[in-house]
Amino acid sequence: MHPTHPSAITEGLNQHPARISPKYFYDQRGSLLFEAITRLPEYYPTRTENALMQAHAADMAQQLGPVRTVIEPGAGNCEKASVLCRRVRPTCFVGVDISVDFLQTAVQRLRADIPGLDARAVGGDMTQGLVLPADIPRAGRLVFYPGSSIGNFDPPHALDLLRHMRALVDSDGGLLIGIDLPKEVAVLEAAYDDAAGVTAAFNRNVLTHLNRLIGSDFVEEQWAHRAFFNREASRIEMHLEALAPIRVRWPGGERCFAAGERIHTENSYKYPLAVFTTLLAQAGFSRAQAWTDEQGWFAVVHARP
Ligand code: AVI
Repeated sequence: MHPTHPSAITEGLNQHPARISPKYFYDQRGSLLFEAITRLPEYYPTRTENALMQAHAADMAQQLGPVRTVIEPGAGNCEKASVLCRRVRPTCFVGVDISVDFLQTAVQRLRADIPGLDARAVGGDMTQGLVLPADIPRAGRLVFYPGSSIGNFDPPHALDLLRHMRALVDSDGGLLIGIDLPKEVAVLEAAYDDAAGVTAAFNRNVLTHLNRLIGSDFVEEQWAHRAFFNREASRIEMHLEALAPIRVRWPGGERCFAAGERIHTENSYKYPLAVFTTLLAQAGFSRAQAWTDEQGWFAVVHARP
C-alpha cells in the first residue's frame, strides 16, 4: 500500500473546496473497480490505447530501435509491459510501484512468461524522483507510461514527472507514453459517469478507504458522484457532492459540509497533441512521434531527448 499521510489527508478535507488526492482511490476494492472501469463500453481510453499498440506494433518497434531496458512507473499488474516486452525483447524490465508486494507477484509472472528476461520490482514513487539500482544498465532505456495516467497530474506536476523520467534515460533512450486527447464532451463525460455506475462506486469508495486510513466516519450513501468536463482547463473533474448537510468526524478534527457542497477527488487532463509535445520538450524530450486512432481520441507518443 502507499504511504499514508493522515495530516495531508485532513488538510485536504479542511480546504475550501475540500480535496482528496486520487492516489487514495486505489485500495484493493478501488483497484478492482478501476479494472472494471477499463472494461466498460463508455471507457474508451484503455481499449483505444491497446488497439493502437496492436495496430502499430511493427512501426513502433522500428521507431523504438533496440531497447535494452524497459522501465514502467506505476507498473501494477504488468499486463501492458508483458505485451511490450514480447515485442521489443529487452534484456531487463524494471517495474516501479508504490505498492511493491502486488508488483512483486506480477514481476514473477513476467519472468516466468518471458524466459531470460531480467524482470525487477522496485518500490518507489516516481513523483518524488527515483534512483534505480546501480546494476540496471543506462544504455538503451525506454520509460513506458501507458494508460494516460499523466493526465491525473496538474500540468506543473506532469512536467515534474516527465523531467524525472527524462533523468532516467540517456541520449539513446526514450519515453513511450499514452495521452488522452480532447474530444466531444458527451463522449468524455460518459466515460467518467457510466450507465452501470462503476465509476460512481469507484469515486465513493475513496471515502471508505479514508475511513480506514484516518478513522473518519464518511458514509458513502450520503455522497453523489459528479463528473464533468471543465473546458477551460481541458480536464474531466470528479467530485463527491453532499446529498444533505453532513458532519464528518475523525480523531482530532471534523468538517461540516452543506448540502450540495463538493469534495474534489480527481482531475483527468485531456491534452491536445501539440500542447503535450510542448510539455515533453520542456522536460527535455525534444523529438516526438505520435500514433493516433482514426477518431483522434487517444495518442501513443514516442519521445526522445
Ligand atoms: C488512471 N487514470 C488514467 C484514469 C483516468 O481516466 O483518468 C482514472 C479514472 N478515473 C475515473 N475513471 C478512470
